[in-house]
Amino acid sequence: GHKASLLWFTGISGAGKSTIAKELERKLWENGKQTVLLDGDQVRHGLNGDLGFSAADRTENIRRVGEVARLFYEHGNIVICTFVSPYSKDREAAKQLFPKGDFKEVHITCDPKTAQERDPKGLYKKAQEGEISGLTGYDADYEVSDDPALTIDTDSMSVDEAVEEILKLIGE
Ligand code: GGZ
Repeated sequence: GHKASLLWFTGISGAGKSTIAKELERKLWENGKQTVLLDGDQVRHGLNGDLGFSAADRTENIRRVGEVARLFYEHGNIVICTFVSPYSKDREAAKQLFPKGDFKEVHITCDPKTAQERDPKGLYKKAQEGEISGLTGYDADYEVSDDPALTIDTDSMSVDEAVEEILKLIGE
């Protein structure tokens, strides 16, 4: 088929967005689906290399990525976006770029303590040692949505289970 989808993974660093996205992408490839993955860490090294983590820069980051996602979506891809995207108004603005119901917000969450223990990038350690400030999930806010399409709690759900739930959500 040629059915486009837009999955927007949001949540604090270390919740599991990238891990789930990579496994989801692998499963979709197995089934012959065309996917595009846009990841915060990657996009910030290139396209959005001029942006930092102030509120205004995060808003601009999400605005640009939303527009890029729409381009890929319009070409029939299954687009997976993995961004902390802590502000609900920014996620809402991205959602408005897509036909009603097509933008599926997936909140990937866990206990902040779990994220701090995982600390895949060593960011929480840096925050604790005062080397960085404004880390979402540590000393910067994350605004939870009222009505995400799906909430995945990675304290209680495995990567495979999460992928199954998301595949169901997009009808694959
Ligand atoms: C949040 C930060 C920060 C701060 C660096 N706050 O887990 P990661 O490392 O690989 O993913 C995070 C990434 C966040 O980029 P996003 O573009 O997703 O953020 S946003 O949507 O808020 O614009 C994290 C790393 O960059 N990182 N400093 N202070 N994440």
